[in-house]
Amino acid sequence: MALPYLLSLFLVSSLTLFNLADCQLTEDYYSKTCPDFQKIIQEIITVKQMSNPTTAAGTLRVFFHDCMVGGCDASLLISSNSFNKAERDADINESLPGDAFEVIVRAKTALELKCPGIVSCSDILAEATRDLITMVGGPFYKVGLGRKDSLTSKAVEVEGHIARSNMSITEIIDIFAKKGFNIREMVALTGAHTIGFSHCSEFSYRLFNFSKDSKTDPSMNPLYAAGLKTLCANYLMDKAIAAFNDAITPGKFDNMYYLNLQKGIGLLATDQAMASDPRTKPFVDLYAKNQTAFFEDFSRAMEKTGVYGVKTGNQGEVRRRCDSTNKS
Ligand code: HEM
Ligand SMILES: *[C@@H]1O[C@H](CO)[C@@H](O)[C@H](O)[C@H]1NC(C)=O
Ligand SMILES: *[C@@H]1O[C@H](CO)[C@@H](O)[C@H](O)[C@H]1NC(C)=O
Ligand SMILES: *[C@@H]1O[C@H](CO)[C@@H](O)[C@H](O)[C@H]1NC(C)=O
Ligand SMILES: CC(=O)N[C@H]1CO[C@H](CO)[C@@H](O)[C@@H]1O
Repeated sequence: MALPYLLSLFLVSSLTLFNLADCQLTEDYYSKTCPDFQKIIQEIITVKQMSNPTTAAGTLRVFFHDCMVGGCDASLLISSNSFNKAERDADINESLPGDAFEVIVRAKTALELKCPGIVSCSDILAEATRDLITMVGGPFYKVGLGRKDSLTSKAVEVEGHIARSNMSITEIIDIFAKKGFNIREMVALTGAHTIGFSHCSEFSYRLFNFSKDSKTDPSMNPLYAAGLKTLCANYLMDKAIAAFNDAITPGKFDNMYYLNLQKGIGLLATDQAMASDPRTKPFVDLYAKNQTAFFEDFSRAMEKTGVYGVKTGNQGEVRRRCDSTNKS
């Protein structure tokens, strides 16, 4: 009994390579029905990223949050109405950036003009995310296409699927494990925090009111903490934000995130904890040393994210507008 069970566990956990065909997604899904798909998305995101450099980070976060709640089905793009509080208005989304929603809507509008009713919002989000990551210096990875968009979107379904900055590493490992991601994949994916921003409210307790022995979180680099204290001095009033990756390479997708963690320059408590917890530290150290290893692992984990819970065939629809289902 025990041996075959162990063996099958081993096989499952070593299956890190994903076959896009397994979930009926293909890279050339639109090659006949909308041959300019790639080109149109590329044009829209380039213009948007140049005018709003925070678009890449925002879109990556929106993609990840969408996929982790009920699969990559653009349920997060739906707006609430008087009958329904949608996923994007769950309180955890607080700060999902408007730029990310806007770039997808722009791409959808352009695609509807060229090939009406063909391209799903979830495919646009997946493709735009990859292109934006590549554009800001990150790796290029494969994006399978053919997702259908969800028929519903519910704020109440968000809780428990998205990690919080005040969770313990054990809780976070558990959230990722429930989605089929191992610790290595989790550490690689969280390297997404190499770009983008966080509101001071997410980490202010680490600066001002950490514990009765120490006002400031002792795992935080003191110079870094001093800078953040100035930045966040009035955060309740001005809703200040801080770059994840300090001033060195804030907009560039690279492995600086992990190098910073090793120096106590981690913005969220969860970021910093990854550099000390014995389960995650080996991967932080690996990625800090070797950007190629980070890019390879991040790419595989993003491919895996992109096929999580996708809907095909009659499980969903191609929305006409990304912010509402076709029925409403
Ligand atoms: C380890 C678990 C994680 C936690 C606790 C976490 C938490 C957070 C928090 C609190 C913010 C700041 C939100 C704000 O104040 O505006 C944030 C931003 C961000 N997160 Fe995560 N995150 C995690 C993992 C991930 C993963 C796996 C990805 C993507 C693959 C990701 C992508 C991003 C991006 C790109 C931003 C910046 C967004 C922007 O600048 O608009 N995060 N995250
Ligand atoms: C974490 O933060 C959330 C939102 O601010 C809060 O509702 C929750 O109680 C906090 N959890 C812990 C363990 O502090
Ligand atoms: C600081 O933390 C203590 C204990 O957690 C709490 O009672 C107090 O209200 C906090 N003060 C501020 C300014 O947040
Ligand atoms: C970095 O990682 C890549 C990919 O895993 C590997 O091929 C390469 O040998 C590593 N480089 C070093 C210097 O360890
Ligand atoms: C971008 C976005 O839709 N943000 C919403 C997140 O949820 C809050 C609280 O419900 C809304 O006020 C935001 O508009």
